[in-house]
Amino acid sequence: MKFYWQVLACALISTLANVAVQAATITTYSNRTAFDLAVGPSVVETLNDFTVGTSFSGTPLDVGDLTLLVTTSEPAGFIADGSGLLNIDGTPFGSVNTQSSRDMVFTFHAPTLAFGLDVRNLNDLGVRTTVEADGQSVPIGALPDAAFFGFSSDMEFTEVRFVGGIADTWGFDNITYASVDPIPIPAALPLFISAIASIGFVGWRSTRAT
Ligand SMILES: [Ca+2]
Ligand SMILES: [Ca+2]
Repeated sequence: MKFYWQVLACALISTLANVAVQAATITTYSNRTAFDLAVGPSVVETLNDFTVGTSFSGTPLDVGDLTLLVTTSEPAGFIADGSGLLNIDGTPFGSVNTQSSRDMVFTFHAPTLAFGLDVRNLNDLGVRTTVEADGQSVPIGALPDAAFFGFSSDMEFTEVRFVGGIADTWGFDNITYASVDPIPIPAALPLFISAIASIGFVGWRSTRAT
């Protein structure tokens, strides 16, 4: 039995290593309708149930299936009421200021394949903030004052990071994400098949030996 686990562990490790070196194919969307159509069933976090004024600077704020975090202890991220220049639709939203060495990070408790949100004044007046999904660059350009920004990937990810550059104050709301049924990763499949085959062979051998 011990050997079974060793074989399985080896297969898992090589699968993970294999996944790590692959680049995901990412598709971006600037329109919520197109995003919804491409992504299918999704969940929307409106932030409306969270107390206005709650900070997510330096300490992650859990909002259900994900956490919000601005990577600084300075007051640069909080739940704002539905007023002011950055508000999206008149309801509570996330207000942030990103800049060099100060990122806005969305971390999911379970992997997802798509992420989108309504933003206000993000990358207005040119690109100031860039985006990464699990460390891989996601294309983003200058945006209109009120915009939707979303993307889907062919590889699951758990972290979406808005990497601060030139100081940028912006609002976000209606965080949308998809948790799709686990899809076998094509490149990893042969490894799993060979692992299963090995286990079957070992099982066959030990059955014969006893
Ligand atoms: Ca809201
Ligand atoms: Ca801005």
